Amino acid sequence: MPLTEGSSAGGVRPLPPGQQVAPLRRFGLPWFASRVPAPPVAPVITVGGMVRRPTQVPVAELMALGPRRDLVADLHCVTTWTATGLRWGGTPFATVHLHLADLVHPHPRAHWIAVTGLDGYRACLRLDDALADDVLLADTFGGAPLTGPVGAPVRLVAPRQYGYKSVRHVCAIDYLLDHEGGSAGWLGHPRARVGREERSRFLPGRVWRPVWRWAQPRVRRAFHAVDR
Ligand SMILES: Nc1nc2c(c(=O)[nH]1)N[C@H]1C(S)=C(S)[C@@H](COP(=O)(O)O)O[C@H]1N2
Ligand SMILES: [Mo]
Repeated sequence: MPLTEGSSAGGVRPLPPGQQVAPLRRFGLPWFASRVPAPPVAPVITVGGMVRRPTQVPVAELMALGPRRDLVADLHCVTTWTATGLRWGGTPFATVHLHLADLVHPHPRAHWIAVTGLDGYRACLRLDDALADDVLLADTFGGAPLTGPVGAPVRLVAPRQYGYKSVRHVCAIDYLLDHEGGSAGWLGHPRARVGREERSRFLPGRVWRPVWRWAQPRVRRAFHAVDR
């Protein structure tokens, strides 16, 4: 299996402006902290939205599409922490999309996808961002099957987007004509490109930086209270 680097070439990826290194710990919107989904025995992904034939696809079918891909990437959260050198394995999202498009026939102008997790968390990505070659539907982390806290049964990994687009416990994918806010609502940026510091909407990323940095320990406490 080829092992490729995620967001930038070479061994070392420079930290984007405003980010500080931290270990990967369960994190997210505080009101999802207490929602810890039980991993399903036979997981499926429900595919719908603006499609001709909505359906359900077993996760195992998507993971068997091949070729699988391993990649090492960093995860950048808007609240200014970055977990570095994460090794993910799974099916490239572009492969998943081609397979799903065959099954469901999305509307030709469905240029957005909403991805939902078993905890109800939802994030919307522009389809062409999700089709970048480093976006995976991942079922392994560090060479072993994804554990619950890391996002079992499968997780979206979109290294060029801020972490809130990398939905854990994926259970639904909807094709959409327009962006929708998802769980982050108006705080979320439609594209959330780390390279452009699109942390949130309306204001430049460097203006959001101190706001989100202030929020980080408060959010950490909410998750720590559940996970400790
Ligand atoms: N299902 C689900 N996925 C989620 C979240 C969540 O609360 N639920 N939080 C998001 C946010 S804001 C971030 S920064 C990353 C954090 O990844 P981690 O929990 O593995 O640290 O997960 C993202 N994916
Ligand atoms: Mo985040």
